[in-house]
Amino acid sequence: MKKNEQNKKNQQLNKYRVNDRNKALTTNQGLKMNEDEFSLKAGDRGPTLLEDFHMREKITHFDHERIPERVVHARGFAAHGEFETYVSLKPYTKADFLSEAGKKTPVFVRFSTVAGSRGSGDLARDVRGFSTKFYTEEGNYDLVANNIPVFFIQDGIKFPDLIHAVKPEPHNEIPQAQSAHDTFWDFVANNQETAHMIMWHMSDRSIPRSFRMMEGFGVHTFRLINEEGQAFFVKFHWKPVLGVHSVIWDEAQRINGADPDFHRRDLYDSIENGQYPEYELGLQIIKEEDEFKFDFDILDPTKIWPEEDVPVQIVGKMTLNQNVDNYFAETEQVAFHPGHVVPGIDFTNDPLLQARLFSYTDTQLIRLGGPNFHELPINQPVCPFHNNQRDGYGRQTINRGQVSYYRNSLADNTPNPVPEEEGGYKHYQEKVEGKKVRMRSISFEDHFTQAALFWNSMSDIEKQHIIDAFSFELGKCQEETIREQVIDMFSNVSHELVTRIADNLGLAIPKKKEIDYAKSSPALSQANTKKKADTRKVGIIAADGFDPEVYSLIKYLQEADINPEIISDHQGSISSKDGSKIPVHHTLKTADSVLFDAILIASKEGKKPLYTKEAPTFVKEAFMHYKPIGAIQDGASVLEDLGLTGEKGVITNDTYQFIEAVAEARFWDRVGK
Ligand code: HDE
Repeated sequence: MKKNEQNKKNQQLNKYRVNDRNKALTTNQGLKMNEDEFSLKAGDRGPTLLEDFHMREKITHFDHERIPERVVHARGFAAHGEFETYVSLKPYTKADFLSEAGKKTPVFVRFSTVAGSRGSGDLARDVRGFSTKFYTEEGNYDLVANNIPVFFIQDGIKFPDLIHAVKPEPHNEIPQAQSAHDTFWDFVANNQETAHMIMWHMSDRSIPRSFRMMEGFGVHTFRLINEEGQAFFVKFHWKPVLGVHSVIWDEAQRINGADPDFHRRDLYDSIENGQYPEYELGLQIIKEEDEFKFDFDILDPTKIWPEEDVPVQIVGKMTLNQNVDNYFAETEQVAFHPGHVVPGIDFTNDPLLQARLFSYTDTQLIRLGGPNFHELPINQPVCPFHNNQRDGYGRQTINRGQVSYYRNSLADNTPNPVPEEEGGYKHYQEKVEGKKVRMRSISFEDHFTQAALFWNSMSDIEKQHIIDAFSFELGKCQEETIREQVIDMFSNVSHELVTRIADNLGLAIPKKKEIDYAKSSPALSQANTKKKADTRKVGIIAADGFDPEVYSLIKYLQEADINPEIISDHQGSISSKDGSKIPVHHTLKTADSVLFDAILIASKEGKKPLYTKEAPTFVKEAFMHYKPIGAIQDGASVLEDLGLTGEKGVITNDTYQFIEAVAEARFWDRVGK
């Protein structure tokens, strides 16, 4: 879709988009004011007068600018886009937006971290939220997903405990946006259903390279229902077209200092550049009669359905093609809710999902200040909505007429419920029977098989990262007993894993437990993801007097959809040997090697010697982070001086090979160098 093409939601939002430029300054009552800098005083050195309605209005509004941030997922970033189906999903669901190939639906997507406050850094080791609001003709459908397919707990009643444990500790509000502290790991060790999720949380998945390079998972098992009333169990997946990629932990920590907005900037810039993020929608479907055919309970949100056993069918693509105009009005005020469904999509009895169905509306009431949040422009459906709900804070609709109740005769008994055949939502008639009990189903009791499945599926380097992450996080805990409990817990997953962590922590090696989980699932490893050079960012270090070959280099990179940026020793522009000029994006002091996917040295020296200590540091760090490094012309001698020539992923004077290296992204065989 071309930029600025107007989908239906966009047109609806246009009504609310305001440009204040070149307008007269007025009060909120529309009164033009002759002065906005000085309050009304009794004498130029006298006290301010209460009658200064302008100052009072301005300050009162300012005093009330903040709303409570989300209890979880406070730090987020969002964009508009469109979802298009590849195929008709009529055999599975009567949802209209999935009913025919080529059907387009406007969407709004908000990505987030979970633990940090609104102002925290983007690169926290954390789960990422991936919420999508589909503005369908049958009402809004929200797929409120995460980038990890399982969850920490099995029952929603434990959610406040989990979040209390991971958030900053209450006595001193430390640490911000981190799980590397005692209360989190104390919770883990004492709630062993967390085991599978913790394996993902300690893996590269929790430090993504970009929102554009992560998967999304609906986590719970939902239901699809077709026109015939036949139901299917379903899990939802988003698959990024660029593949799944991560940074490494050392980079993550450094990026948080160099650019704490790294992920939001990346999303914003890609959309502005027209490099629209794309994700394919995938469905895993299990027939109702197969509910009990698996060695786990399909209602348990700590379990995946291995893709090799239940294949993911790709059914459509989402493209994010427009940034928000106003962060607060759109990204902050958007209200997602897993209970926002359309006919053809329904719930299951997953006890985590059931609690979510309560929580999301409840949280909007406090966060958005009352029951009318559906009237905020970003939350309004694109289809008409009518009922007898009235009044409340901030009500905007002016409902006409005397009738606000059902059944009535004064308004011909309208607004009226709609029969199922005509599009009315009817809950799936699942048969339910049982005693009222507070307990966990015995089928939810195995916490370690899939944690081991995950471990078995990792490449060597991914395993090393998991060990490093455990060692870092537990190393930050103050209480040794917590470390010991965690080691004991994960000895149910892998002896190798705990032995290597215990070694790093200086703890006794735990006794080997008999573990008999040999299965692995290749789909879980990022080593098997797509590798593409597209949209990667290359920092070209160049200086005055650079060789004009840089121009053709830039052209080749751009043709490969790579984004080159010039880094030099001064701002402004630099001149080539033949006198032409090229703008500089960053200096060696304002940029940092960790902000680029690859580094290329285009010239050794300019008018001033370029190779002060920053430039070699750039190259060395890129090397230590296993990234591609290139050089052209006399830049090659810099790599030689650093002793890097001939190393894997270090490429001199070969643009084609360099582009291939950018697609490869990491050269793990440098480990230990
Ligand atoms: Fe959430 N979650 N959650 N969650 N969640 C919220 O709702 C909650 C869970 C997820 O971009 C809150 O509007 C409970 C799983 C995302 O605006 C709150 C439980 C998954 C977002 C809430 C869960 C999620 C939220 C806070 C356990 C992955 C960000 C603000 C039963 C499938 C939405 C808000 C956005 C936000 C409650 C578990 C994903 C407090 C009680 C599992 C992506 O209502």
